Amino acid sequence: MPYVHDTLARLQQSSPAQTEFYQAAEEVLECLRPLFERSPHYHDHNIIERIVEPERQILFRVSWTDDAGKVRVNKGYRVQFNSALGPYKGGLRFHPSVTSGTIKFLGFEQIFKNALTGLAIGGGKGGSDFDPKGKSDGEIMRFCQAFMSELYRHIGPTTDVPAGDIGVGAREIGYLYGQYKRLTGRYEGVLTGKGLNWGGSIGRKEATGYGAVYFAQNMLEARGDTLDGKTCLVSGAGNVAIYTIEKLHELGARAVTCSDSSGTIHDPNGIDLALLKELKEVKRVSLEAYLGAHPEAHYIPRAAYPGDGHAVWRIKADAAFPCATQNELTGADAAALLDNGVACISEGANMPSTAEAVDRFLEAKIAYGPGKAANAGGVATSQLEMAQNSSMQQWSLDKVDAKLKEIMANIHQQCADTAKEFGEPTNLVLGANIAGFRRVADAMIDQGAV
Ligand code: NDP
Ligand code: 2IT
Repeated sequence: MPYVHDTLARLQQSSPAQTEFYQAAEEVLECLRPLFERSPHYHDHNIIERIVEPERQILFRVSWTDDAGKVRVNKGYRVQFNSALGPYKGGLRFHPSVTSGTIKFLGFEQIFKNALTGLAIGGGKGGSDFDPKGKSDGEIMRFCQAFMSELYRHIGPTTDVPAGDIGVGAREIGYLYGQYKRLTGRYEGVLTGKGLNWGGSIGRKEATGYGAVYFAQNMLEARGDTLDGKTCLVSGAGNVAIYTIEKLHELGARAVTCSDSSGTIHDPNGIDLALLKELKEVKRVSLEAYLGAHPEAHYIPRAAYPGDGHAVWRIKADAAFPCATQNELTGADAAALLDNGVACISEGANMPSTAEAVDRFLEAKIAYGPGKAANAGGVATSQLEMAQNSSMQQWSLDKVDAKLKEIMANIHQQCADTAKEFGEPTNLVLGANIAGFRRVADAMIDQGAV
């Protein structure tokens, strides 16, 4: 079936620089081969050509004023990729590395991730090349207000509901929400990840990290193992990494690393979570400051590791949780992890492993949970926030956490069952892509050629 090659060639011809999007699309399309052999009707409806094309892409100028009174300009994006299953849903990323290809890859992944949750949410993503690092609170607020001054006309609680991602947390969601309300006069569930006393859901902040750990638990349980006593590597030091570490510690595992763009901390006694929260959630400083309270820990600056890969994956452990960014784990890193005996990988980040790394994990048949399955707990809990907003309720932590656990277990079961159905029981990449695709494609067929 030449459709994978033909589709990628067509996409590359129209926008040759979107390499991250091709990486994500190639993985999904390759996994669909056995499904298309069994179910040729997906071809008859030309689902492939339709699903790789966003329904709508919005690109806009964001002009804002810095503290010195100078007007600054950034690019703003929102890709409304697929609404077959519900309103567009997905985060906003503010990071200088953001391009249209980054947002498109994230939006594409989001379609299948959201489908796997079983909830009524379509796929979308947005963001900006704005760099929040070193900006004052006032600058962040003015940027968020300028960003929302265009975005507000494209979103709504039943059309498109953005949330956080890299560089967008509770503070930014607050400023974005305030501006949306000022412009529309409506107090409604148009963003998720809101503050707990103004419409947010208890447990949303923790959900992605907790969910990635629940997913690891599910994978290990299926192999007769548990997380208890396991030494774990975590990358990143943001929202997802922090709550991954919290849940690992709660379940009797020990997270010994975390990292940011400046370097990696290795604390063999286990990461001091209260300190990490203080450094990253309150002070917003580099991880090197961890050494101030823990001189016995090791700090490996990013610059000291210039080769192929990242220091965090070279430390001996039992399990690994990539929670920073895309392509942060290379083929050489994967080889090092496998050599060191790591037998469980659960991805909190989106597409953190390169294609070569994924191949190595699949070949080794270890418990490998790809991001679109393992990190779906965040967006699933966002949908729980939407449900609470529309029914004017606030649920307890017990209720949200029980639902999160159930959703993660269902996602794991669907991926495992589908992998088995297609003859590769340990391949959760295949399972996730086919199960997610089938749900979206079937809805697209039911809804006709739109
Ligand atoms: P945060 O901004 O809270 O944290 C990101 C962390 O990763 C920071 O420690 C940051 O370091 C590091 N990082 C980011 N970009 C780079 C880079 N290019 N090189 C090195 N380090 C980098 O983001 P989140 O924790 O929310 O997101 C982390 C990952 O999880 C992303 O892939 C995101 O798409 C994914 N995700 C997030 C969800 C959520 O609910 N927030 C849901 C599902 C997936 P520094 O501070 O130095 O920049
Ligand atoms: O990648 C993701 O799933 C997110 N950043 C969360 C999206 C959401 O709408 O909560």
